[in-house]
Amino acid sequence: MRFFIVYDSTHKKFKPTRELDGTEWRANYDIPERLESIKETLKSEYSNAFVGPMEFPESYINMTHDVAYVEWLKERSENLEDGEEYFPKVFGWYDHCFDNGTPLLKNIFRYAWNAAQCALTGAQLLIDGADAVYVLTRPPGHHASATLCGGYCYFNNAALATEYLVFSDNAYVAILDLDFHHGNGSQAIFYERSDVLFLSIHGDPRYFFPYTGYAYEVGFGEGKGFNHNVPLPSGADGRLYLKELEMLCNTLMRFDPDYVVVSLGLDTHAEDPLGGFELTDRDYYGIGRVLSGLGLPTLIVQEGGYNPEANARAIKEFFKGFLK
Ligand code: OKP
Ligand code: ZN
Repeated sequence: MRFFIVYDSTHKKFKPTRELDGTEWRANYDIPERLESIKETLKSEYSNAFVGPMEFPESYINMTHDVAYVEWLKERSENLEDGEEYFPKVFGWYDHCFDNGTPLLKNIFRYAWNAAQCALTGAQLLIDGADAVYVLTRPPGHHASATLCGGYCYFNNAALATEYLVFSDNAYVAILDLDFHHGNGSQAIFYERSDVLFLSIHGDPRYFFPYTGYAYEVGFGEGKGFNHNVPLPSGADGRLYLKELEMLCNTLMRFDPDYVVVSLGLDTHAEDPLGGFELTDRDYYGIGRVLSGLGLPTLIVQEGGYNPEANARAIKEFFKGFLK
């Protein structure tokens, strides 16, 4: 098994402190520790697999994101003071953001682009013949659409990697989004496309952020039938989750993709402060087994997961299963 882990320590300098939840301030959960704990665990078992990111032309961002959005993010990024947190205004189109929980900090453009380059590196490694690549990066990406940031996401890392595979390798790609939260950005980006299949299991949109991901969102036009949402109730456990995952994987195999891109959130863990599912460490072993059973070149992109200790245990089990 040719397996790589793409990691870069730049993310440690990105330290958002708070977010606005309605009218209440609370701690921002996208902290460096949530990734560092994963890195420490994997370093002890797979230190030879670690590689740094390659460099790509900045224009590649536009495979997925609108020029005006990128320019806006860059302008804000350059003009903020050190330590200042700017909360985009979500009324109308004044700013390019869909929630109050996604602060802009000085150099946010650099941090978001660094994460995206890690994902593009993973895609390149797959094209070069790797069997699997794990992109251990933050900020996450799956809530970001062509024109909007939101939900801690600025550039859609998984979508950029997907576009890169499609363009560079003429590939058909299945995106399997296993974060607790619906990948509304990824869904929006590929909603009218039939060359990219989007599949997602997530918390019930009636109660959980980002309040999308209903089963009736099935794609449009060319893309009709190429979008599958599986919302699960609060308290969903590993048994239910794995059953639904296996069914979704049958749909995936019928699509017959060249590559699988997994948006892996560990916020489905019972001990996660944001997610509402009840998965245990051992369930991630099962998820790893199911994904390796697909037998396809796989890019695993880190998304959410906000309990550093639970993240470390979950990822260890995941790779025990996946690399078995
Ligand atoms: C990102 B990922 C709303 C604040 C909501 C949502 C958390 C985003 C999770 N004002 N914050 O999918 O793990
Ligand atoms: Zn999440």
